[in-house]
Amino acid sequence: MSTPEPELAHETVEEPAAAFADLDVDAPRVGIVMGSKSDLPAMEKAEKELTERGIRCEVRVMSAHRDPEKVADYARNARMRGLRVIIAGAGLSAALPGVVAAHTDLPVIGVPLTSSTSIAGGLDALLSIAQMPPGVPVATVGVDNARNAAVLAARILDA
Ligand code: RP5
Repeated sequence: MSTPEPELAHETVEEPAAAFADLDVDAPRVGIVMGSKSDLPAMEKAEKELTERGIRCEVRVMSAHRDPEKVADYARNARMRGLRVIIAGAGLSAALPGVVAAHTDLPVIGVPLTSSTSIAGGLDALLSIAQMPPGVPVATVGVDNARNAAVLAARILDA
């Protein structure tokens, strides 16, 4: 007795254009988020680097401590919106990159930032971002080195 042929999903291959009709080709590939407006001068270096490389990105301010629901929503919807990497910068008890990583399986790059009340030159933020528990990684760049986060994002996108 012969095995029956599996049914082919004709309807999905007959009209490929329809499958891509809703795809936004101008959607940003990299999300740049930060905990405070005061982080903007440091984080704009990531935006500049990505823009110079022709990589579409978006910039958002949202605090893991002050806007936890907003951060969770952003991270949960990121992949569906077309984002492929998230760069998250924060200072002090810098929870933002880790919280983003908790709500998405996209690669998250954390940028530890100095602020007016940092201790040990940003070591507080560096440890907060790098010391993630096993299974929830945040790739961490140097203190205030948002440009490196953009270079790393570009390499991830090209991989
Ligand atoms: C963090 O606290 C922010 O990422 C910023 O680096 C630092 C200070 O924030 P502001 O007091 O300037 O809003 O949450």
